[in-house]
Amino acid sequence: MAFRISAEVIQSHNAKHSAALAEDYSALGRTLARRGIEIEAVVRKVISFGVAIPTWGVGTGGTRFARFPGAGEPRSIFDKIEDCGTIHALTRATPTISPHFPWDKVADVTALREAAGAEGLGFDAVNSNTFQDQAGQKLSYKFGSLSHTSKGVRDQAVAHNLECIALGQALGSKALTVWIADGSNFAGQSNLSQALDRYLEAMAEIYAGLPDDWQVYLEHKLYEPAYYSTVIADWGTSFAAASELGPKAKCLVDLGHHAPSVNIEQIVARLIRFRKLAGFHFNDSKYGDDDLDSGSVEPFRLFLVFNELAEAADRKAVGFAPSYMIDQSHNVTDPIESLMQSAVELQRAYTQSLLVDRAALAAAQEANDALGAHLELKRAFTADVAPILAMARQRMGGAIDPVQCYRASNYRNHKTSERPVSGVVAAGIV
Ligand code: RM4
Ligand code: MN
Ligand code: MN
Repeated sequence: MAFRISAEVIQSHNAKHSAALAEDYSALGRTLARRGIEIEAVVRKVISFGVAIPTWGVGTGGTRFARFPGAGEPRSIFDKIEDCGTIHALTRATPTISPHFPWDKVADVTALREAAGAEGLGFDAVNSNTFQDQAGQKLSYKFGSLSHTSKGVRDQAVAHNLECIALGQALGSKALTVWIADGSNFAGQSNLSQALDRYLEAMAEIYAGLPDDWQVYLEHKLYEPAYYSTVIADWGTSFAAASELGPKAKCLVDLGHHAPSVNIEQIVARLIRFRKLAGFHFNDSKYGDDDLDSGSVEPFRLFLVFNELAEAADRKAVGFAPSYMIDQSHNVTDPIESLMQSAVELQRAYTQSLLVDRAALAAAQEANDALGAHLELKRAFTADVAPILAMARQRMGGAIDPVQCYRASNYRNHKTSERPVSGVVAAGIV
């Protein structure tokens, strides 16, 4: 019998913290009431907030220099689903998973769907992988996939994406995320115009294979593994490609995929305006695509992104329904702890964004009161909303302090004996 963190264990953890939480919660409720905010309404919104866990995130990641695997790592997609179930049981904020193919491919897709269902998990967007060669693969992606100079390679990459759609349909997913590693490492290596033409042609074939109620998310990335140019380098290229493809194509914003200092919240506002915001791959970064834990370096920037989302939701922006996914590499932490904390940080930014007084902000903006407008945002950002998050978790049966409850349960030690190292380790991003 596989070890699980039972509801009783979570309840007895909560019993130790619930009196203090009740006190903090009512104090915060009074503070917010003075600002005209009903705390219960905020809790209800937090309860309905969910972010997808990437299946590749529960394995220890690494860099191109090394990977330092932890004990009790998931060995298969089924182990990964178990870990994702644990994250959701404790945080109640991660009701879906985002699988990556062929990493997560199994012969029996129904078994996958059932395993997730047993953990109370559904499927968010499916991700294709044409950035690696797989064992037994006929043609290589060394020089690209959807934009490759060879039609044979492009066809193979298109066929893989169509297969991902079929797998996703069997899982109950409604979107395909396409990130390609295509690009060049030398000036002159690639014809920049033709590479994009070939990509668009290949993407049109994938687009044609989308079921009616599906969408395709185009993910841009400015560098790595190509270091001179990438085919879908920025949101501008992504937006132009999505516009040419049609209404089912939208732009996915991975927070780490921009040059340092780029104003991501403004990109988000633009994409919302043009009804092209697909959603997010959340993470944080300092220098580049660092894939650091969400909210760990620049929580204010994360808040500013959520502020744009809250503003759009508030005015019921047409076509606004972004998907929220995490995409991080956990190299030095227990991935489960990192993912739980990241989900909490995302909830925190979301909650803070709900506290912005939209009317006061708009009035300050109209009056060109620069500092007054800024202070409206700062008031919301500096509010300690932890009691709201903990209350939402407790009401949903999650843990008041997910990391503490997880550590006390010894989950990782149990998994270490249940998952003996077999030589096969389903790694995170490497
Ligand atoms: C890429 C990109 C994709 C993810 C891979 C593993 O940098 O962020 O979303 O699928 O990493
Ligand atoms: Mn990503
Ligand atoms: Mn990335």
